[in-house]
Amino acid sequence: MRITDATLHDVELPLVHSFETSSHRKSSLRHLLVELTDASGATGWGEIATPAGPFYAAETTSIAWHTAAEYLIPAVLGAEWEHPDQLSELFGKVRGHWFAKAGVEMAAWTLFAETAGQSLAQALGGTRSTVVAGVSLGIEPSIDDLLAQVAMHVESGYPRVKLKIAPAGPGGRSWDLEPVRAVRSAYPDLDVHVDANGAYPGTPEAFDALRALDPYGLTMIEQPFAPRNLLDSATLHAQLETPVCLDESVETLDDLRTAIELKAGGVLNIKVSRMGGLSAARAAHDLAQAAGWPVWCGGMHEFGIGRLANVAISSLPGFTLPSDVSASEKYYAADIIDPAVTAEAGVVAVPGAPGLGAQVRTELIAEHATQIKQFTA
Ligand code: OSB
Ligand code: MG
Repeated sequence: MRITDATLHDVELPLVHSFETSSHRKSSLRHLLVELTDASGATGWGEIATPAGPFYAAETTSIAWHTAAEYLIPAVLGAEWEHPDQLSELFGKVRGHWFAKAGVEMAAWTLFAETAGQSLAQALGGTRSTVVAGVSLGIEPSIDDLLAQVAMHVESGYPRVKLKIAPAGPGGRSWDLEPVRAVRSAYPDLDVHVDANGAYPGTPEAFDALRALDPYGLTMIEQPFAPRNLLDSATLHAQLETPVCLDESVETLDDLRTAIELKAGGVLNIKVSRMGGLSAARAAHDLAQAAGWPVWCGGMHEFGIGRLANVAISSLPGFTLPSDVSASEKYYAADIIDPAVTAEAGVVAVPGAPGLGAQVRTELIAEHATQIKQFTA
């Protein structure tokens, strides 16, 4: 295959409900959409879902625009390739920048699947026709607000709820034991887990705060410590009944090999974006499965394109825990794909149509685009 044309779209969509994590709060999201066209005129779409600011990872939307426009798109334009697994080779010596790479690679995958007459899930080797979705709930102004969010999502059928937690900060109270206790007492049997986004330092006080969550039957504690702090993660994982799940710590397969060797956790959140694309996400799935680590697919509040890629990867057999692939409507009043992703009693259907599995709403993208750049081989 040969990519002859590419377009980069910088698109901002308002969020239905603003979202707060241990690092910051946001009410709209700006993602970059990558459109690749091959010599036959077929088109594939991908999404660069990096948050706007450098708080989850070092990338920002502006940096991803620069990386994609100056390095990644020029590297694929005009190049010959047979399979999207080769894109990472085309990216050559570009280090890091996983979100930007993931968006360009995803466009190559959707183009590849479409051209092969396969759904993205089929092309990836997916084995399920539906995937179970969980929801990720941000830090709310009060426990009552949080309980209202949990109630709304449990009533719409989501079987798993993840709560963002944060340690006490300068002048601020912690948001960990109190929300966990409240949700557990209102929902004794609900599948609940927590995600700290790396906010706990490796201090005795932080260990105490995390250990205090152990009696609440949480499915996992996601990313308690800073991304590179695998040693404290291994210590905590050994001390608690509740397994540690890694998110930010695992950007590459080498990171995953190290984490497995150190027993720095027992569960892996696989994000297509964080790992630089679907090929790496699939390889991480294979490695985790061989090591006996259950995996699930994490999200970055993707628009429909990235969301469908998450649904497709979640159809692989090792994704045995609910994934963050909730319906588009949880985030966006109007999504950029038609049909939008929907969940029925917490279950999302894996599209069977060739390629991405939905139409891309180019008129809506144009309406919300703040920058567009075209490239030709
Ligand atoms: O750590 O999983 C995370 C969103 C932004 C940054 C980090 C994370 C998240 C989520 C979103 O939890 C989950 C979703 O897309 O539903
Ligand atoms: Mg996370």
